[in-house]
Amino acid sequence: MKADRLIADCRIATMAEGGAPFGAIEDGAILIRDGRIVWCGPRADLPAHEAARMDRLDGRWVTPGLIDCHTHLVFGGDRSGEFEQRLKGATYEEIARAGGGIVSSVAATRAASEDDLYASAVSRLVGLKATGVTTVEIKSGYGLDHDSELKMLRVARRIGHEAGVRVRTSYLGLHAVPTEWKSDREGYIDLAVDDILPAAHAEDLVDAVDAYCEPIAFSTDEVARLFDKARSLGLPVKLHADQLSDGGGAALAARYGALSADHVEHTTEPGVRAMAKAGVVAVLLPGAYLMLGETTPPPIALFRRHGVAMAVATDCNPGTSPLASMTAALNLACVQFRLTPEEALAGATRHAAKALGLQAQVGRIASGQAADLAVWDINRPAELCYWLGKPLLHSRYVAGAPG
Ligand code: DI6
Ligand code: FE
Repeated sequence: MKADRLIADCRIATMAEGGAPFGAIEDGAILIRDGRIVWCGPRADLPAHEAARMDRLDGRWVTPGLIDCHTHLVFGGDRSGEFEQRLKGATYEEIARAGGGIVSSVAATRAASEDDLYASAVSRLVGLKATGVTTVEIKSGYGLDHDSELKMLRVARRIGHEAGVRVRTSYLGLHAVPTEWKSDREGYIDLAVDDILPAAHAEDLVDAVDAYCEPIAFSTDEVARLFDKARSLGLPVKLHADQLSDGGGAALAARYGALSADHVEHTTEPGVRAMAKAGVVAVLLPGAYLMLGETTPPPIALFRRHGVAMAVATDCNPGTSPLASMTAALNLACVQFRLTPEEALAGATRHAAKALGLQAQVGRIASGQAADLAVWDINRPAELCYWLGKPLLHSRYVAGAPG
C-alpha cells in the first residue's frame, strides 16, 4: 500500500461506535494518502506499505480532530459590560428587551471591516485549535442587513481557506430584529428570507440555515417561512431551539428534517421523540448554560432512551457563551449535564460531524475519512473532559498535514 505518511507508536481513540470504549486501539497505526486515512488498526496488522514519511508519537493518544458544530466566532466588539450587569442581577432577557443583547453586537459588527472581523475571529480560533479543533461551524447573525450578513459569511469562508480549519457556514438572519426594523418586523423577515438568504446562497456562502426560535426572538411560524425558503434552495436547516422556554422548537426542527436542534434545555418528551424519528442531533451548549446560570439541564435521559445523538459545542458568542475552548466545553457537558466522558467525546467528534452533515468525511478515525487528527499528551481519553485549562494538545493534522 502506498502512503504519504505513517503515524505509528500511538494509542488511537477511533470513536467508532460499539466495541471498545472510545473505539480504542492500543498500539495502533494510521496510514494516510492524499489527505485521507487509507488504513487504521493495530500495528501488528499493518499491511505491507511504502510511506514517504513516518511520525512516531511515543505512545500518545490520537483522536479524530475535534469538531465545534455551533459557534458565532465572527462578531465585532464584546459584551463584557452586559456580563457585569448580569452579575449585578439583570437577566439576559431583560437586557435584550431593553435594546442590549444581540443588537449591540450588531452595531459593532456592522462597523467592523472584513479584516477586523477576520483578525478578532482568528484570535478566538486560537483557543479552539489549541484544544484540538479541526472543523468549526460559523454562523452569521450579527450583521442583520444585506451587506453585513454577507460580510460575516465571507469572513467565515476566509477562515476556512486561510486559518487551518475546515469551516461550515450557517446563515442566521433570524437572530434578532435589527433596530431599524423594530416597527416593521414582517418587513425584516421578508428581507432576511427573500433577499439576504438567496443572495448569500448565490455567492455560495451558505452551507446551512439556522434561526433563533425563542419568545424574545422568532416564533415557530416565522422560522417556518425561512425554512421553507431554505428547502426551496436545497439547503439543510438547524435551529436554536427551546433554550429559555419550551416553544416547540425541537418539534419544528424535526418537521423540517433538520441536521440539529441546539440548546434544547426545555425540550419535552414529544419533541425528543420527534427528533429521534427524524434523526435530528441534539447539540448541547454547556457554556451558555453556565454563563446564564441556567438550572434546567437538557433532557439527557430522554435523549439516551430514545437514541437521539448528542453533540457538544462551545456556542462561542459575545453574549451568552464567551467560550473558546473545546475541552472546557467537554468538561462542562460532563459536570453540568452528566454526560460520560465517552459520550462527551463522541459529541465532539462523530455526533458533531452528523450535526454538520459531514459524517462521511470527518468525526472518526477510519479508512476513507479525512486525516483530521488531534494528538494529545494524556494517559487516558477521559482526561480530555477532566482538566480545565491545562494544555493537553501535542499536535494536529488537517487533511493529513501537520499544523
Ligand atoms: N446562541 C445565540 O445565538 C443566542 N444565544 C445562544 O446561545 C444569542 C447570543 C447573543 O446574545 O449574542
Ligand atoms: Fe448560538
